[in-house]
Amino acid sequence: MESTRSKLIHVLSINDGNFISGQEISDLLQISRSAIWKHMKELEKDGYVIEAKRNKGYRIIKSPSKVSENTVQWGLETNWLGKSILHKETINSTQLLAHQLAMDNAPHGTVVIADEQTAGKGRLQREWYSKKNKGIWMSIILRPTILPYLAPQLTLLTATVLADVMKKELELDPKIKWPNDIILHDRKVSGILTEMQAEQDQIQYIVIGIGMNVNHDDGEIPDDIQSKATSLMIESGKEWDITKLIQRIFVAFEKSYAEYINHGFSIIKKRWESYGYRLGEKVQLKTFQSVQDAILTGIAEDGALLAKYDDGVIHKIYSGEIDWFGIRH
Ligand code: BT5
Repeated sequence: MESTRSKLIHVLSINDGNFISGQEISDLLQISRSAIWKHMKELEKDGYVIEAKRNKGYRIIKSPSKVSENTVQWGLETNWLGKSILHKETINSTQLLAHQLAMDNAPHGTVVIADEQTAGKGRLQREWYSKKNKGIWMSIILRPTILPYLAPQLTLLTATVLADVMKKELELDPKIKWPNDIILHDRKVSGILTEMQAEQDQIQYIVIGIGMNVNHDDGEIPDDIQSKATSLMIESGKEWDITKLIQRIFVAFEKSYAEYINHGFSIIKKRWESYGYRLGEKVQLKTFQSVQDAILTGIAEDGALLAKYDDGVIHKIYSGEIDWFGIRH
């Protein structure tokens, strides 16, 4: 259920800087005047500047730029995504906490966000660097009613959402490198880690981890990934408001998810292919079975990568990766 705090934030944000009386808030939220006061004090701790006037009520004069449950929910126009948020300054990995919450019945759309991860995870036990206050490090809990074998489609959906936000709202030119990397100018800016708890024919929950480098400058990218990683700031020359970016991602995700649930994967597939990195080109493809040259021809209806090997046959690839060194100039 939506918390009183998030309802209060909603009421204040739609009044956008205008006074709203204590009585009105009390009627809308069914809470006492003293409870309102306490909530206002909590918002002030988060960095909100609130004006309280005896005959007029309350208004917000300044919202903080730091990420918190409250700031992300401030003016957030979603129906279910991010209605419940857990924000931590420091955490080992948002994935781990998200799994715990999901096992404790956290609802669909719950999100864990951190300013910093000390043990951020990539796929296959790889490490994900998550520098404090420099990027988006978050995990979304979903409870989709799809068959478990279709879960990879959600990774591809998430990738198209991130690419859409970068293209349509930030005016960048992203590509998606199968299965889960968002690329700007041949360098990785964002990665996705999808983990699932399921029985044979039913998903209990999925945790989608999103890592995005936002405000790193050149010197802040760790040495060992210097040549293959970048940030939105490095690419655009601009600093970005991380809270607003998270909100944009939530809104775009919710829209795309509804399309997917109502109409299936084909719209997402087309969109994904429009961003596909090196589609139609020869790359080196590593799978558990082999390392071979292949031409990437697109993705299949179930989300698998379609790769044409030298034997001319198109193979469906479910797990593997495109070798960076096979494709970099
Ligand atoms: C991924 O793995 O790209 C998935 C990354 C998911 C991170 C999010 S952050 C929130 C949530 N909580 C977590 O603990 N994880 C998720 P993979 O495709 O395996 O790529 C990992 C590789 O990317 C590493 O081996 C490095 O080479 C490179 N890498 C590590 N940190 C990076 C960064 N910040 N930016 C770009 N590349 C990075």
